[in-house]
Amino acid sequence: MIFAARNAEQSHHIQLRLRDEFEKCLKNVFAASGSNCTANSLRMHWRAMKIEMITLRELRMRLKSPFETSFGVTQERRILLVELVAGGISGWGEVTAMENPFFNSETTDTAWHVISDFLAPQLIGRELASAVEVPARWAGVRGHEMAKAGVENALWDVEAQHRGLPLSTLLGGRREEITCGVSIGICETPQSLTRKVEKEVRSGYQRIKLKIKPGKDFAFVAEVRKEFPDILLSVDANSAYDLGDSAYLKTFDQFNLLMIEQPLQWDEIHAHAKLQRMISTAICLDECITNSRHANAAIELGACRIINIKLGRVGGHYSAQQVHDVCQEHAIPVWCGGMLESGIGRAHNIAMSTLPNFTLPGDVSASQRYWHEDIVEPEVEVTPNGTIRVPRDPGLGFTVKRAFVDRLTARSKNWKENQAVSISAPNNTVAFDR
Ligand code: OSB
Ligand code: MG
Repeated sequence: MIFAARNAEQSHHIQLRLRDEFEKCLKNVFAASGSNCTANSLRMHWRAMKIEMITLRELRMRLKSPFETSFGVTQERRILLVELVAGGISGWGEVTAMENPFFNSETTDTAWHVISDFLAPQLIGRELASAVEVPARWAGVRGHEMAKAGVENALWDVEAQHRGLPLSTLLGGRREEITCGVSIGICETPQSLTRKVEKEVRSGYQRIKLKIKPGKDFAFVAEVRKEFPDILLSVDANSAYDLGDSAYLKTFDQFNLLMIEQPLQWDEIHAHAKLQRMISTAICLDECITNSRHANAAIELGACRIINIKLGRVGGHYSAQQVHDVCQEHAIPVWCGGMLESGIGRAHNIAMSTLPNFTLPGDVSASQRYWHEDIVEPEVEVTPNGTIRVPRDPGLGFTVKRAFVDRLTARSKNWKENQAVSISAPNNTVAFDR
């Protein structure tokens, strides 16, 4: 096996993998010698994680207020959580699919189906040396990145605890705090939007992103820019325009935006390359990039100057690291996007944002912006300087409030080694938390 480190962070990761390979070799030597001390020796040296249990649950959580994007309004979230137990250690992941297939093609229900019928059965009872090995287990499953990420990321949490490391360190991150921005949903009027911007700027957020759509764009951005001439400001269209709007989109150049995020169709890299040649504002791709091959294609075509990495959209931490590395090699800065996550998704986002090429403020903001009460403690908090301190405890570094999670659970499904799947639906009524 050949490993090549492109940077210090990868070299750290490779060290961990080499240790695993060494332990595998030891295991084989013991097995071949038929030695009596095998079991004990293996317990000391062999650190594989056996996947003993997987629990999938759907939570109903109501956002404090509706969040509007060009593709629709969201208030009631149906969030899937994955708890995975390996080697007696429990880890958590969140599926970031929306309730409808309007952001990308996944939904809460497609993720439930794919995890239930394909992903969980492939993992249960298996021994893995590292979460790095998970994607290969599912090589035959096309797409469904958000479903995959929810499960894979839970194993990253387990692995970090297994090794006694904060998840950020296991991923190769070194930042002690990450910088935060906010995403502000589409508002009724430019004035009401400006008031929201003012509140977030006062809270210390380092970058403000405005959601836009045709008819709720130019005048809104103009008003905010007039009131706040110096802030880092960007816009996100969530695929609301097409190449025919190029001349119009060019008029946004006057606002000195940090970027315009995903202006064109969700799966259209080539058209973004044409648009990028026509406008001076940097294009940032979100929806278009679901793996490092897409990132590479987009960069080589000149379709963007910035990339937003979302753990769910790219299929989990392993793929996110690859996208990160491709961008870093090409000097394309990245930042961490958000999907209105609960505290578990947020905690994973914080860990990922510590990687070195996350040089722009992300959409990782305080729990309190979205939830009356989050499902982790402590809740995610933002300092007056617009930063989040990275936890130092092993794993995610946040505690899941189990009783609260149970209360929000609308249905669940459980896989145990050598046992039939068990399914439960605590009630038929849709219980939102507030
Ligand atoms: O495109 O970044 C996006 C929310 C839902 C779907 C897509 C997007 C968003 C956001 C919110 O912008 C980011 C957040 O979680 O704060
Ligand atoms: Mg976006």
